[in-house]
Amino acid sequence: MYTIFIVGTAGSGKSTLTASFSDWLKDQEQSTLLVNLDPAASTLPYEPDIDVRDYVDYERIMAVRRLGPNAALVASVREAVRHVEELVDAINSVSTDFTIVDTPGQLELFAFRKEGRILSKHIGGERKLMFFILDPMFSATTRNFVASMFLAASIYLSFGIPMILVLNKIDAVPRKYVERIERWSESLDALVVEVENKLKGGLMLFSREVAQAIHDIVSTLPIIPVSSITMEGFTELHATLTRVIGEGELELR
Ligand SMILES: Nc1nc2c(ncn2[C@@H]2O[C@H](COP(=O)(O)OP(=O)(O)O)[C@@H](O)[C@H]2O)c(=O)[nH]1
Ligand SMILES: [Mg+2]
Repeated sequence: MYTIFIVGTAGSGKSTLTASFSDWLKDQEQSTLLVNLDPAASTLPYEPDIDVRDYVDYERIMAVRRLGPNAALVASVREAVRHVEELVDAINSVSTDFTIVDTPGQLELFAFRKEGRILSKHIGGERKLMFFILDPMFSATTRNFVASMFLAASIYLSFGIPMILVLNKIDAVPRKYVERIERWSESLDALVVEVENKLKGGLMLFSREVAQAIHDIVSTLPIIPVSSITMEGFTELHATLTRVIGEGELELR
């Protein structure tokens, strides 16, 4: 059994990928268990098998504790951790080929709080990995690409579990954006040339430092272009995830 945590910035397509990758896996005769960890999800493009909203009432927390939407989200994720054993029991009671865990809309709630690490530690067994979703619309400029890779590296270091960079929404951008991002992620030289050409002054120097510092990490992470709408790239995504887990690659612990 594989467990995949889907992580990315708000709107990057986590929930859509959860739904469509599960549909794709089912077409390959693989069974899936879908876990929603977003307490504030109002609608989801899939029917979760395990749902944090059954354990945590975001609206009620907001009303009763008189919290704003963000504080209520933080409180809800904290509350979810109190139910981690029940969540894990519910997940483990089902035998499946793939467990796909959709994480809260706002990346930082899961990625930069201890609750995210507690949940990712307890959910799933040996074969777990993370898909970090990139939006090619954002990542196709030099400085945003460097910033995205910095974010990916920091999440990878924070969780220490194998990570695949999933470049989503490729149906919605020109092909040259995708090729550019692939080129930069494969070659530090290409990225440094780009940084030197496109940026100036302190921003150029700082971006170059960052690019050089994180390149050794990022270049080990596979980057797979996909579309969660057309399912393009899912064959490669599946092959990459089984290879990464099979070879025990990219494990930091
Ligand atoms: N064109 C296109 N749109 C996508 C794709 N994946 C997600 N979206 C759209 O992006 C928006 C945000 O997606 P959602 O899954 O809710 O993002 P989340 O906040 O990360 O869970 C929705 O309008 C999706 O339809 C994709 O591969 N291609
Ligand atoms: Mg979502």
